[in-house]
Amino acid sequence: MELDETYMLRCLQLARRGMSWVSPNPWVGAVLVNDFESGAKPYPKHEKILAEAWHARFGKAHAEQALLNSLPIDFDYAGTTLYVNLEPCAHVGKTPSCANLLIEKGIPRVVVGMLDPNPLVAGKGIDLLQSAGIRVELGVLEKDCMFLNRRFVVNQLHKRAYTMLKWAESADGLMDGMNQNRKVISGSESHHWVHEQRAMIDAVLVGIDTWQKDKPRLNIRHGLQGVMQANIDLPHVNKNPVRIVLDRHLRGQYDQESLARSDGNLLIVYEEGVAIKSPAAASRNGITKDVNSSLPDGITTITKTGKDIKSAESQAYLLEMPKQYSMPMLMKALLELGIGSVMVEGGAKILSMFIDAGCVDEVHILRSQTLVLEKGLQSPVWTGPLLTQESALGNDAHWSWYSPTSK
Ligand code: AOF
Ligand code: ZN
Repeated sequence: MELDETYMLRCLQLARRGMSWVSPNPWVGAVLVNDFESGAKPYPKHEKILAEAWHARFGKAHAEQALLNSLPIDFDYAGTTLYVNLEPCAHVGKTPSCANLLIEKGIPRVVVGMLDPNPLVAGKGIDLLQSAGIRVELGVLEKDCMFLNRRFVVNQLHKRAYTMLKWAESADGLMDGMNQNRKVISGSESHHWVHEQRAMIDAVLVGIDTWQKDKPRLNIRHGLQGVMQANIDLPHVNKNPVRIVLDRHLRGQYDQESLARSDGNLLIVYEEGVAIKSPAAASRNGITKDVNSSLPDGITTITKTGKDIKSAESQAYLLEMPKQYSMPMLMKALLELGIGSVMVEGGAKILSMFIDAGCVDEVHILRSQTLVLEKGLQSPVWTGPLLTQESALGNDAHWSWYSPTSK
């Protein structure tokens, strides 16, 4: 492997530490290296990497800025190369423009993994660097960089939340047995895998039948070993995803017990025209608060988008969608609420709605090799392109598909 690729791989490792904390911003890591080949500086050989950083929180320092901040103000950047998996930004947003910061510091060479699909940047960052005389290498490990930031790419290109479908099925293709008790289909390795995914995703979505029948917790409980090791310096690794329930007619039970199953915010999606009982409206910051007797106290009805509900404090929200809304419409509305990625966990009807609407960016099927249910609920029929078999998760086969935008 070439040196440039080795350092780009390191950027990708660092970038993942952003976990669900940076979404819907991208995962970005940066590494500053002493460039021996340029012969510009006699650094001791074992000090090849001079600094490392990553984008750690939405709205906070970008990776490049965090890296520059970690070095003394008078640091001499002659003979250095900066590696970053995403094109340095050209815009002044919540943070200053990274391209300009790199130019100010006099960094002679910058190696970039991929262009930033954000229309505010989209090549302008590279232009800025090159116009300032910086040597720019673009496209190192580009495929890997695109794959890592597949959610961000979909958010930027399609202006909707990234949609991942996941379900477990028995060896005979059933999702649930006939009896009323919830049957555990997949093994512990699969559970660990699912919970690691939940640590990386903004929201987990289920239909009202699953919410009522399975009483799912939809939180992160297992499998954080690997994630913790990679993110040793992140204290709050187990932020629970937002729980989304599709409840067209608002017939679900949202009592204290169900709310307390996870401390992740709850978003209940219903259709316009459904009466909300005993509303007591109070306007605050463009948000109307309604109290409904069948809903938890203090539930917030979102009448305006543009609010980041991931990091908001309130526990439960109601989102009104138009009648007969489509899944892509819902995913657009969710991105406007700051939810950049969603894992759809069931049931079969809801999963099929996403498949039928072609609103799928990634699919994972965990199929038991041993459990045969014989009678029960058929799992969804995947009508998309061929699935690929990944390494087995214990006794479960793991089949997946990623949309071409993500590959
Ligand atoms: C970089 N390095 O580490 C990140 C970048 O609202 P802001 O100011 O945080 O800007 C967000 C946009 O900046 C985001 O949509 C993407 O285009 C870029 N993110 N760029 O150079 C980083 N996180
Ligand atoms: Zn930036």
